[in-house]
Amino acid sequence: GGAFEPKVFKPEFKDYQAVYNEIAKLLQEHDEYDDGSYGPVLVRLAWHASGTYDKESGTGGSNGATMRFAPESQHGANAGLINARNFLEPVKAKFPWISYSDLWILGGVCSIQEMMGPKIPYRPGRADRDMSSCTPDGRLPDASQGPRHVRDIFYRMGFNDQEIVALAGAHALGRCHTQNSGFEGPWTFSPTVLTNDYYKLLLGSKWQWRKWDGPKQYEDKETKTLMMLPADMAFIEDKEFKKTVEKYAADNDLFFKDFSAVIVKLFELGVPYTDKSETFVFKNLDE
Ligand code: DDH
Repeated sequence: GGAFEPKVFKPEFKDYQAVYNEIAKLLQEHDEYDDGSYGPVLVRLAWHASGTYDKESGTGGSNGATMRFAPESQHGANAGLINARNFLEPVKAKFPWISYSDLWILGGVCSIQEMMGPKIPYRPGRADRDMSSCTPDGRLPDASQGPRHVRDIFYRMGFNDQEIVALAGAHALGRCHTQNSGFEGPWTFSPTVLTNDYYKLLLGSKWQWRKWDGPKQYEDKETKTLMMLPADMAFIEDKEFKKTVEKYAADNDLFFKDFSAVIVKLFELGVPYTDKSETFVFKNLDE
């Protein structure tokens, strides 16, 4: 090596933990959003960045952060995710060494942990790509469809039935917005805390079609404040899916364990790791 070898900054665990802490702090400060947290929309950003993956072609996935660009940013499924991307901009400005693609996934990991979910082991290694890597529209699930469509979409990413049901438990978080998807309302009574309530409510409540001008969705008969999408109902309409719903409704620890494993798989689809890639488990802000 010569005297002028450039010093490359090699971020370590403590550097990623500092990014985590910054996101967690901003989550606490910005409690003016929705039900009091940007957490759910940050989880959705991480999922939609990852869920474009196609295992046959190896295209899509969280590596690239191509949702920064049109046409992907304009895909109907991504409506409203600008709020999550904008939320993370000051974090990117403070830690310019992190790629957008690693940052968006870290935003999801941090949000799940800070919303009382399980630990989500995190491996950096994503690099941003340009707009030529944008995926075609139609790779994310259509909420108005049933079991066949849900399987087609998630099998394309490489998931099995049990994993699909485990992922769907994320709908314990957040809500639908008429200005984004046309649908309206939350799935659970505590949309900023991750629990197995999504499964409990699917099985335990009576669901009826909501009578309204919007797209076809279900409401719970008792309070009429909760909702299910047709694609959520798929998980109890289909016998195979329903078996797994019953397991998770009965056992929150099992749900947490399986959810953590499957969301790590989702977040890592198509990411070009090497055998040098390290896995980090972050401390929560209050730990
Ligand atoms: Fe979802 N989701 N999702 N979802 N999702 C919506 C909101 C949120 C479907 C449709 C919708 C997953 C799977 C599916 C979250 C996480 C995850 C909305 C409402 C629709 C529609 C958007 C809006 O109006 O703002 C469908 C269909 C499926 C499917 O499985 C077939 C998965 C796998 C995840 C995950 O994270 C692993 C979260 C969180 C939200 C709440 C966002 C918010 O702003 O609040």
